[in-house]
Amino acid sequence: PAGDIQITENVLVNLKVEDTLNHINPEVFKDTVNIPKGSSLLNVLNALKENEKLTFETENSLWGPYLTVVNKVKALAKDKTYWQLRTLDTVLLEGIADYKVYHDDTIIIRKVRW
Ligand code: B12
Repeated sequence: PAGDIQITENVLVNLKVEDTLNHINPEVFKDTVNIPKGSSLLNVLNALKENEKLTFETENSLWGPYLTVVNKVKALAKDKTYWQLRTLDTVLLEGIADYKVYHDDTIIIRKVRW
């Protein structure tokens, strides 16, 4: 019947993963992802994983999934490193499951020392 067609609006998101502690080869991953509007950063990572473009691991905590490994690069508390979630000009105030991406967003996941 007429009126049953549903259109899902998609957004484009730029994702960069960089290891600032690796001076020889800091770029871990870079791509632009086409994803439904309202997706979280975790949805973006899962879409890339399903397309076999990227792998990642998380650990569950009371705040949700904590990102620990991207493309085999580990950022662990015992080494005083972590994957910092950022945009071009700010540090994200939420974790991967809570942050909602928007059109033309650039997300930088950067391994840093604290
Ligand atoms: Co932090 N972090 N953090 N964080 N962190 C807090 C939890 C909080 C509440 C601060 C705030 O903004 N008010 C927010 C979460 C808000 C939200 O999601 N609604 C926050 C955020 C946003 C982040 C980051 C997403 C920041 C970023 O990159 N832009 C990242 C996580 C990115 C990722 O997934 N890889 C981040 C990172 C960190 C570091 C600097 C690594 C340390 C943790 C390492 C360490 O000390 N071993 C960190 C701390 C210390 C805290 C803080 C100040 C204390 C946590 C703590 O030690 N609790 C809290 C604020 C607070 O609670 N007062 C913010 C005590 C222990 C006993 O409890 O549950 O075992 P726990 O704690 C663990 C988890 O909290 C985990 O690390 C702790 C130690 O293992 N953790 C997590 C820390 N931050 C985060 C964030 C997320 C999203 C998750 C899932 C887990």
